[in-house]
Amino acid sequence: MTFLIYLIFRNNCFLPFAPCFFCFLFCSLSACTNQESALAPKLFQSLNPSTTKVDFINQLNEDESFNIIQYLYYYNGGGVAAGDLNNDGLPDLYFTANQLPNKLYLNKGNLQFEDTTEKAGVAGKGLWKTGVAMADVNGDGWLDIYVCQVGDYKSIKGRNELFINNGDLTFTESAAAYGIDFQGFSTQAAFFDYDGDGDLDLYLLNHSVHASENYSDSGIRQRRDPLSGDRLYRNEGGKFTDVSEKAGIYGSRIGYGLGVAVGDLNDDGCPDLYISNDFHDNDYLYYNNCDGTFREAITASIGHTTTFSMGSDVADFNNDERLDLLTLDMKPEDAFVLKSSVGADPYNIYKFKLSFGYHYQYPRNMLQLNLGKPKGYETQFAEIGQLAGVEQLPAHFAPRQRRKSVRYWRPGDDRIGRRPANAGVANHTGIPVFGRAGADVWVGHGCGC
Ligand SMILES: [Ca+2]
Ligand SMILES: [Ca+2]
Ligand SMILES: [Ca+2]
Ligand SMILES: [Ca+2]
Repeated sequence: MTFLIYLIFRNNCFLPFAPCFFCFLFCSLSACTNQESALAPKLFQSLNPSTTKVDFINQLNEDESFNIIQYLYYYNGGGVAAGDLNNDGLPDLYFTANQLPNKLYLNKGNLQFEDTTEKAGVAGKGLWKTGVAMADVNGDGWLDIYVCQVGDYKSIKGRNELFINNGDLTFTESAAAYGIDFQGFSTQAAFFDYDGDGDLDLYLLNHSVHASENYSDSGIRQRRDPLSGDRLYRNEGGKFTDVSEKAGIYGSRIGYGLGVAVGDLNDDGCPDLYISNDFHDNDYLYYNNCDGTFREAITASIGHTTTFSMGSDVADFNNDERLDLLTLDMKPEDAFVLKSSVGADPYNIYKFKLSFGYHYQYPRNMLQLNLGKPKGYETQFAEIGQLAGVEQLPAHFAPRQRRKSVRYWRPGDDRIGRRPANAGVANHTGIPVFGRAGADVWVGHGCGC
């Protein structure tokens, strides 16, 4: 083929026919490409809900009292968690619906599921449910379910719920008994053993809503808020105690938390946290001091971050045994959408935010490559999202850098102290990670808004 093209250029008499020839060439190559893609093995096949019996829909019913104008995260979606609730080796599915009852689908094998929500008693209460996490909260070998909610905002009332697994496919709602029936703007929960005492503690990720007092210098990050602001709860013999302040966790209303990821980012054996915050406040990078406290060090470790940070994930995507970070933002691929959407701040606003103490932030996906920890410094990250070709995609919320063979956390797993214990956790924003080596990058698409 190359020789034929050479002949055309060498002999001018072929030039009049060149357009037709190139048209033919293009069509032939396109046909080849199409044939090749048609022959390529498909990795996934969409199954009909009538076959799987998984027919969950997060149906929203806007009205004048509650809608996107009243609540800016109205279209963020619900959550989904996958975990083996009856210890039969098959992962079961639990979906949260913002307004409707949640759904539990028991895995019967061969991709057949049964809706056991009513029997199990996990439909839940509350008027606006968000993320969900599965973890063995009481350490009895049976996965429990923790559902986040928005509570006490306008017409919305509700509290976070903890469904303790009775071991017979029924559950008992026990959030108040465990001290984690939080009422506020919860987004997602990450259960992990931050103090290394063998039980699971809880990082509760909360978001916020706009209010005039949110627009201020970064000093208001120090001011705690009863409804917004994240919480760290220490598990003390089955009762969870809010240790946020003592542990150095911010809890202000400028924390628009949309993603939480857990992993040992500085390789000292203690799990650290990356918190994705929407809007003007920085993302938070909490290094675990291994003494029950954390130090927030985003500016010491990372040169710039996403602005409207949504989902985040921690995994070693390049196999160098250092955990890397992926955070998502809203830069669209499509030029029309890009030019007709809200994007980067105008330069004067950008400078204004810097002068108010906020970090360098840009609205595109970011892949932070872990460069290791130089002596006397925090772990350093190099942001390579553009080089890696992952800086822009259609609308997306939750990333996962995923191992080719996923190792699910299971009850009784001895890695519980080092790894996030959420056995298959997902919501519209944050997905904690399972593996730490050899990850591929996977990005989940969101609502497309
Ligand atoms: Ca349990
Ligand atoms: Ca613990
Ligand atoms: Ca660490
Ligand atoms: Ca790495």
